[in-house]
Amino acid sequence: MPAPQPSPAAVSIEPIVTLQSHILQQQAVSPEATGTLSWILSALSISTKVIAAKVRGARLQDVLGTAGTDNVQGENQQKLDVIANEVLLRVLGGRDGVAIVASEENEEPVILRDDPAAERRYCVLFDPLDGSSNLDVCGGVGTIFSILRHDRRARDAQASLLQPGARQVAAGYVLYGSSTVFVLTVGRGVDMFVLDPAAGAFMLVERGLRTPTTCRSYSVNEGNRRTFPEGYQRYLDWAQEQGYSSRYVGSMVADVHRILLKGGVFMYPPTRKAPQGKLRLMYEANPMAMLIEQAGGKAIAAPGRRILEIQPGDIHERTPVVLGSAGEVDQVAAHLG
Ligand code: AHM
Ligand code: MG
Repeated sequence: MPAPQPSPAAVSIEPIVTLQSHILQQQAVSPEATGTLSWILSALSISTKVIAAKVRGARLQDVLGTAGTDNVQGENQQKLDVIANEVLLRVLGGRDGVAIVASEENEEPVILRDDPAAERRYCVLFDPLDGSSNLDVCGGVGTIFSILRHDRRARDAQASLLQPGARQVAAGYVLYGSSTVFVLTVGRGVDMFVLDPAAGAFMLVERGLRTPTTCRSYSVNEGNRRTFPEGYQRYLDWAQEQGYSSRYVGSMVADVHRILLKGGVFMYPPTRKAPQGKLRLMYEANPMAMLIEQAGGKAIAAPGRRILEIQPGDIHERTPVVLGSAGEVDQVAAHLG
């Protein structure tokens, strides 16, 4: 009788993980998950792939269009932020799990489903194309989103949406830059995916991103400096004495993405023109604050005031923003205090 052969050693293969399979894996480890959130995240993945393709063709549309605003098909040309908004509304609108959507582009929230049988539905808030003025100069732009549970006991759509950012169940952004990057948190750290245009899929490139605790760099529109509250001016004097670098794209998604990966602090302080700051709490500041905190950083509106704890009074309200590396946010807060 021949001697038994040893079984071959198991081979370890580094798997390729797409956003889709990552979402399904996350769903499988959450006992309470019903798959509804996964469907919504997959709608965001599809929408942002469509938007990425539109962004890539941005100036071509103008070149190919006839005089005026018509394109080659004789259709009226729309601004890309309007197109991005429509794509998100239409794709999310097709998902049964979405109760309400709210966008920077729409004054009022859109109620998609409100039947009493609807349980475990969600509200999705987004800025469809943040920093869109950068499109003219081929700069990075992005989509920012925030997902909240729909509160069916709320008296109306506004009331269901007006929850502090700490209640977000997921948040993220897509940066349409030199590559298209999808950064996501579902409250268990931050994961990053890059669009492989050949495969048509977002591929996982980094799991559990951590922002460095310090980095001698600040990101703010210094043109407004003279109208910042004094504390910010004191901070900037101090940072410059320390030899800090200044980096400001003027597109929040691009600036926050750099800070997530390399560290530093991003600020949009109150100014004379915008006494509450320029950025919107619910679909710009809150999702970015959740991502940054999940990556080990901090996000405040003022010393001792976490962005995620602000009780919103209006879906389009604004807030001052200071976020990034924990040590750098502490430095800003020390000068503001
Ligand atoms: P938008 O939503 O109208 O695009 O404005 C938001 C953008 C952010 O991306 C960016 O951080 C900020 O406005 C830049 O503003 P400023 O030009 O005042 O520095
Ligand atoms: Mg915006």
